[in-house]
Amino acid sequence: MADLNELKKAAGVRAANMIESGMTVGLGTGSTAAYMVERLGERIQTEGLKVTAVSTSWSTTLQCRKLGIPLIDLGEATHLDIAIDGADEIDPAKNLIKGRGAAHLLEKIVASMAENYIIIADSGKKVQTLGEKFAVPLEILPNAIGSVTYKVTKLGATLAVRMGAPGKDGPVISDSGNLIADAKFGPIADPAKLDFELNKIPGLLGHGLFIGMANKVILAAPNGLEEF
Ligand code: ABF
Repeated sequence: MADLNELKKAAGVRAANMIESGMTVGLGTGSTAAYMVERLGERIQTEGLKVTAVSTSWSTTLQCRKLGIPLIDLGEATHLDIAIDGADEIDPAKNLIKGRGAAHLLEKIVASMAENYIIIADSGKKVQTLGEKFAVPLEILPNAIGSVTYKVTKLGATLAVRMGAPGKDGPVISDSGNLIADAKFGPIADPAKLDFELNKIPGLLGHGLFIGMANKVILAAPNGLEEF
């Protein structure tokens, strides 16, 4: 029985093998994306693959530097040939909840720039309805925490500011310097409508609903890879 990390690695390797020389590539964040980045580094070393990459987080940036993957600043890129990232929940329509890694603001920018947006995950991430398991992560301008909390609560969520690791007091601060909060809506009947409503809230800089953005999902299950 393949263990969870072997499943994540299989999905990451499959996606990394889709990258071609000359591409500009968006590199996601999280443990599954880390396997993809590792395979990309290997291909650059062994095949002489030539790519230009942008990163979605400091953790991925540090991994790229260690592996010799050439990075440009996200702001220098105008569009991407391909972007590959993980997710927390994936529904049958390829809509996603992302953001447990607190990187969803930059991840959504990268997703929006990509010609081909590939999601990689173990099969445990698949749900029938978004919101079944996880809250929707939010990235909030610190000065807007009160107004955003009020508005998101009115949309039906219970909201909690994400705090640092146990023993480390203070809230989680994103790579862009904002607060992260988790909005628990429960099962979301109409994720596109909620996406639309959240996008209207001033000071809510980003959220983890990625609706209609993924072109392909590569799911790794014990009996093999499923792509849809
Ligand atoms: C990042 O990876 C986040 O948006 C998402 O929450 C996370 C999934 O991490 P993992 O692959 O470690 O489960 O893209």
